[in-house]
Amino acid sequence: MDKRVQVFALAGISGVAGSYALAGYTRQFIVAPIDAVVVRSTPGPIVAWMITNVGDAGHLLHIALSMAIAGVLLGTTAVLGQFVGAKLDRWFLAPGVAGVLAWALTVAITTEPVLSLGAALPVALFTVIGAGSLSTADHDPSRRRALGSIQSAIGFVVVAGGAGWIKTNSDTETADEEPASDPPSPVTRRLEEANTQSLDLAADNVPGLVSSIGEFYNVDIAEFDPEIADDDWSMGLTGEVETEFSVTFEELTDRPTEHRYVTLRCVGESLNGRKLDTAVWTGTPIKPLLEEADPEGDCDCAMLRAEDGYFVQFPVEALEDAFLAWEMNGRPLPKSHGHPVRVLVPGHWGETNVKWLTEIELLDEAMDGYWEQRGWHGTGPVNTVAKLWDDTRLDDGRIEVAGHAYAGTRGIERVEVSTDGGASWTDATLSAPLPGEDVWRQWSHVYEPTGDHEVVVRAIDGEGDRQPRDQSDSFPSGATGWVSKEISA
Ligand SMILES: Nc1nc2c(c(=O)[nH]1)N[C@H]1C(S)=C(S)[C@@H](COP(=O)(O)O)O[C@H]1N2
Ligand SMILES: [Mo]
Repeated sequence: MDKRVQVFALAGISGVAGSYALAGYTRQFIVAPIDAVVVRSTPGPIVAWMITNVGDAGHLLHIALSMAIAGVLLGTTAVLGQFVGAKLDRWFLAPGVAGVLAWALTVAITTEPVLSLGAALPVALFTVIGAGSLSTADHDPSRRRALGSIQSAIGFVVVAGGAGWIKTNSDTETADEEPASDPPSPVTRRLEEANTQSLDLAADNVPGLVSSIGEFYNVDIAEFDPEIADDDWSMGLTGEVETEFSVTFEELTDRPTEHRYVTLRCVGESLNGRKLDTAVWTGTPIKPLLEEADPEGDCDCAMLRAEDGYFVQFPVEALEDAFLAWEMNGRPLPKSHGHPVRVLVPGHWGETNVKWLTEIELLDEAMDGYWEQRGWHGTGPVNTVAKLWDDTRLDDGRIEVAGHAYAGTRGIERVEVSTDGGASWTDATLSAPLPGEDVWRQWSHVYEPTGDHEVVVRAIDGEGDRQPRDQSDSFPSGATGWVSKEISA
């Protein structure tokens, strides 16, 4: 292999690995800011296509691309170092220049002077090792030296990968999976209530009425979650208001506190998808804060902004019943769900429920939010849906079909099931409604199968409206249609 190519490749790869070793899979990893730019600059139609066709694996694609970009940038610093070293005929200039350039580049990208050494040192090292100049034995065939450099690079990547993995997993995120140790009692009561009211299902594929923190879905524009300490957080109420002001975490959590069941559903999920979950959220209503600020804008619309660069705009009246939450199922809000404070807007699509909230700005004129700029219409009320998440054959030969149904603030009144492809319908068993204006219900139906058949399910909302039959994709306004499944005898 050409020496320059080898230096470029080995330094690039080990530089990325070294950054990961010190920073872990966080916003301080050199790939994180690059990924943010990649995601932000991907055109809306491509994003919509990826969401509807590739799904969650799409993340792997942009992460791989961002890693490649980071590797190319770091590899280039090594080649430049080597060039300077050769030009001035001073071997030590090669790793020196490469290391300094790689360090400066990484600091420019991550703003982390110390952690950037994680990228700079291996780049410097492999500028030398990659060129094979560490070996003084001139009779050593260069092929062997090349193999030696590749082996040491692989060794380095494995060790750095292990270090980064430990760093990533020793951080706060693992706390997400742990059960609430000692949640305050109103939350315990809510969790117990949800537990008792969940249907007793044979299915193990259908969550109870409250999703655990670990199973609650996640949708983020950024691959790397913001990390905000409670004490560093504050939220401003700004723009077209009589009095602008801001609240700190302490001030917010001192306000009157409620524990609400709220269900979230993402507009981008497929019809029978699983981006639909419910938790018990602890927080305080937004309305009194709004009244203190006294909105006076012309369009009666609010722009909500977040630490990760996310922003969404919708009519301020949707905030009237909205809620600022700092706990989820009795635990401090996990990083991935918006720590320390997120918004919950009853009955509206998931995208209005801003995580890592930093600002509520009242506008004079309506504007598009992040997803609306990319062609989605996801700021309004959710569509009605009944999910068919499981079919289980019982010991006695009968079949149990089950799932959840959700219609936002309209509520679910009834779920109808057909086991003959829609020719005839029966009412499913429904879990008793939980208190709250924006909560799903569980449904199930057990029947005697006769040969191959098609199960279809549809919900009727609290206003008596049946879920529309017409099928449409999630893009741009949420999937519609009835969920159905062929089941063989
Ligand atoms: N700051 C911020 N808030 C956000 C998002 C985001 O990417 N950044 N995603 C939105 C979308 S599209 C959805 S569906 C919900 C998902 O919330 P969850 O990850 O807690 O389930 O958060 C919304 N709030
Ligand atoms: Mo979403």
